[in-house]
Parts: sequence; C-alpha cells; structure tokens
Amino acid sequence: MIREADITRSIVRYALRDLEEFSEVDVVVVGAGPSGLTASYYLCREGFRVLVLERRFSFGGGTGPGGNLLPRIVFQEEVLPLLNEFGVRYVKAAEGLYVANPAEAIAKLAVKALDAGVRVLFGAHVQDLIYRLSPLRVGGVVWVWTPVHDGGYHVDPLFTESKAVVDATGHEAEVISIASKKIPELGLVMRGERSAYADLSERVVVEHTGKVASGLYVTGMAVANVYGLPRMGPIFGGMLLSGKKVAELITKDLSSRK
Ligand code: 48F
Repeated sequence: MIREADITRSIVRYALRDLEEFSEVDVVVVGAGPSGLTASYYLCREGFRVLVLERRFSFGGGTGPGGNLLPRIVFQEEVLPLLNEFGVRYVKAAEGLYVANPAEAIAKLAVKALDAGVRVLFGAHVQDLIYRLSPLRVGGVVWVWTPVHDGGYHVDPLFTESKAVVDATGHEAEVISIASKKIPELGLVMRGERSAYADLSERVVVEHTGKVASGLYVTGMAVANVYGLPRMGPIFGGMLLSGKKVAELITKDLSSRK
C-alpha cells in the first residue's frame, strides 16, 4: 500500500539534500532559456558544479512560443554544429537559414545539460546578489521561491555562494540590472536594448558576451540590454553561440584561479 507519509518523507529527504548542496556551487546560471542551458552544459562538461536557477517551473524561456506563437524558430548556418551536438533536427528554409521546432530544441538542450550533470532548480527567483569588497567581486545570488516573490511577501531569502554568476535572464537582464543599482562600486550602467536588426544583433550579442565584473557574466539577450544592442527576434543561433562563449570564458577564468 502506498502511504502518504512515505510520499512526503521521500520528497522532503531528497529535496533538502539538494538544497543543502545548492548552498555553494562553482557557477550559478540564472535562467533556463537557450543561452543559460547552453552555458551550463559546456561548463558542466569542464567539470564545474553548475546550478541553474529558473523562476518558472519549466525550461525554455522565450523559445517555446516560437515566432509570434508560430511553432518554428530559425538558426543560421554557423550554428549547425551545435544543433548537431544537441541532436536538434532542422531543415533548410532559405539561403543560410534553417528552421527547427522550439519544443524539440529546448527539450534537447535541457536533456543534454541534465545528462552532463547540470543541476536545475525550478521556481527559484533570483532577487539579489552577494558581493565582497577588497577585492571587489560578486560572490553568489540571493533567491526566494517564485510564489513568495510574486505574492509580494517579505520573506527572508536563501543564498547560493559561487565563484561565478551568469545573467541568462533574457531581455530584462535582471541580475545585472540589480547589480547596477545595488552594488554601485561595480560601476555598471544599463544601456537598454535597441530596436530590431537581426543580422547585426546576432553578431554583436556574441561579441559582447562575457564578464561584466569580477564574478559576474552575461549571456544571451541580456547582453543586448546591458550594452545597448539591437534585438533579433526568433532567430536563436546567437543564443547558443553566446552560451558557449560565456562557458569558455568562465572556464578560462576559473581554471587560472586553481
Ligand atoms: O528569455 P530567455 O529565453 O533568455 P535567453 O536565453 O534567450 C532569449 C530568447 O528566448 C529570445 C530572443 C532571442 O532569440 O529574443 O527571447 O537570452 O530565458 C530567460 C530565462 O530566465 C528566467 C526566465 O523565466 C526565463 O526562463 N529568469 C528571468 N529573470 C529571472 C529568471 C530571475 N530573476 N530569477 C530566475 N530566473
């Protein structure tokens, strides 16, 4: 017979083990959209302990709705090796452009990341950062459960310390926006996302991906908001390339500290 008490015990015992482990990791990635999942996959493959905190209860961020709710997203030619690595199927749709199904793309990114060892916590809203002085650096994140945040209750949070924090929160660039207001010592200024220019945006978002302060990195659409770059709409190659690039930069930075 299935006992309700055993259901509860099982959940509490294993969930609390996870939460204890999540008090300190190597890298916190905020956001389980395409850039965050790609970054976390490549970081985990390098042997780092990676935790993805996602305020929703699902993967994908802006991927699922495709282009204006039409179930297709677009990738450019240079990203095909990554799609092949993730096992995402695509077909050629125009010169240099390939279409894929958003549900498949995000499911396969998520499976790849989880199989590599990435830990994911759903319903965790990052509301602040941990910082240190001398030397000045970001040292982790401050988070509460999403229903607590959305309910507007004042509930003291939990912390996750880390060597690196990645803002993969999409258009809002929530983490860096918080840092720009609450850690003035970092001197961060949000320039705000600009109007659409897909070709330019795909290039410059990847170029600007990287470290914004000691211990704090940016990837994906958040890059556009931080640096005043154009948006690109439902083309996703830059998100994957940006995620891969930030993972490589963090790997270099953390490896040189060992
Ligand atoms: O928005 P999102 O998919 O960001 P991305 O990886 O990709 C952008 C594209 O989806 C698309 C685009 C480019 O083609 O224009 O928009 O840059 O995923 C961001 C994730 O971060 C979560 C949010 O719920 C979403 O799943 N998120 C945002 N703020 C927080 C957060 C927060 N404060 N704490 C936890 N998660």
